[in-house]
Amino acid sequence: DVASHWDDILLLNDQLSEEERMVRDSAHDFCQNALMPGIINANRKGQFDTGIMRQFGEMGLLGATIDGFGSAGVNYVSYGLIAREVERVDSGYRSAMSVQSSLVMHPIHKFGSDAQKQKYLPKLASGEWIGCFGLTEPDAGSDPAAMKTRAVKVDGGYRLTGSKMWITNSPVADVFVVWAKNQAEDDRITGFVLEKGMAGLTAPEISGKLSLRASITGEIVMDSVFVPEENVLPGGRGLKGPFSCLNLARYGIAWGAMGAAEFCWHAARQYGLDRKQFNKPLAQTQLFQTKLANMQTEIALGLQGALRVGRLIDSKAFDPTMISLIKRNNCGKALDIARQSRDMHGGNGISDEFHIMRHMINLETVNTYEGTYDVHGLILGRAQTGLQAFF
Ligand code: TGC
Ligand code: FAD
Repeated sequence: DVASHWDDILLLNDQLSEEERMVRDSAHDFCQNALMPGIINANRKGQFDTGIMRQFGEMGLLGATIDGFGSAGVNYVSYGLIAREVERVDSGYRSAMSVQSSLVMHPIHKFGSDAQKQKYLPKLASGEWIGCFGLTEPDAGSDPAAMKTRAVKVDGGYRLTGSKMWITNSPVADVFVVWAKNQAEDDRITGFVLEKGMAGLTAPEISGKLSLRASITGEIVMDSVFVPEENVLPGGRGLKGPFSCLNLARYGIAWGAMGAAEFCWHAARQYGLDRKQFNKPLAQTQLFQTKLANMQTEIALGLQGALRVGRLIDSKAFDPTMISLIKRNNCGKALDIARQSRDMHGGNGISDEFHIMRHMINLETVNTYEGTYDVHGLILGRAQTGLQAFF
């Protein structure tokens, strides 16, 4: 009887293995018990409690797909399920988890030396150290190839000069994975691992954010920072390096955005059942039910797309264009669903006690970062026409 599984109409649950369900359920319980109670306050104050990273670490949620170095070695479907549960609470918390896992630990694991892996991965897995990923610059967002940050070869290492903008976690980061043009290699993009306290490195916080307030965002300013040779990532040259990390983070976001959307959908349904106007529940009106049906449809399809791509990643048969499709679709749809849910909550919809407007405003960022909605449209357009329309 579909009435008993209206919230999982296509039976996604049955498509998961026992282990995947266990990962999902433990992430769900942790997020609801440890993160949900504090989110209104954190969002009001615009504060990110770094203790949350240690809690993530204790739960095995950091770099979860890495096998060894203190991480659990689960598959990418499980990683997606974790992102969905974290973002059901707040996109900012999922950001912290995504950046640490896909954009800091993954490049060190994939492109790093043995010594770099030994040094950084266990402390990043436990949440003792916080990482950030610097690709975007003030004048290079959608077009990272236009970055100005330069690495100049000097005795024993490199000197980095430049600035990165809109960097999740940078003001509280211990470890900075920074991408720069490497003068010694014909300006090929190269990854460097910087550490808090290096001379000439600062990471001022960006204030005035109206979205993702429970996440901390900053700049990375590098004024001739000396980076020793042993902190250069040996692999991952060219834009392919950072993009291969972005693929995985974008994939997680496609699941995460559905978690936020599910929260907004379930809340709208419950609100419609509880609230009466004109002597009947709002949920008994045709308009309300059509909106719920649209939410159910987009979420069920969006989750199926994410699961399909997750299975393809796990079998090493994915193409990045598939990830553009689910990142773009799921973020765009989640934002629409949050806006609808806000409307269906009437005046209460603007109160943070109901959580909907926080999700809605967060999803504005989620639709923009890691490649905007339109940029992913252009990636899909290029792949089907063979014509690039970026420039
Ligand atoms: P293009 O010529 O397309 O490619 C240059 C080289 O990169 C390779 N490549 C990829 N490799 C792996 N995966 C992908 N997805 C790849 N996309 C491209 C490509 O094969 C080529 O390699 P090679 O060997 O031939 O040199 O590059 P383009 O300069 O034309 O780029 C176009 C475009 C728009 C697709 C790209 O620049 C883009 O995706 N822009 C969006 C930028 C973006 O996503 N920034 C994200 C910053 S990080 C972030 O937002 C973190 S928020 C995290 C959080 O808080 O959760
Ligand atoms: P722009 O590239 O200037 O785009 C502005 C508008 O123009 C968009 O609508 C875009 O779709 C459109 N546009 C751009 N090019 C074209 C084109 N060719 N054709 C048509 N339309 C186009 N970056 C990191 O490196 N690390 C992080 O940890 C990180 N965290 C972030 C956290 C937050 C809260 C935010 C807001 C951003 C974060 N980013 C991070 C940066 C993010 O990836 C960029 O904001 C994003 O890639 C877009 O770049 P931009 O802001 O420069 O916008």
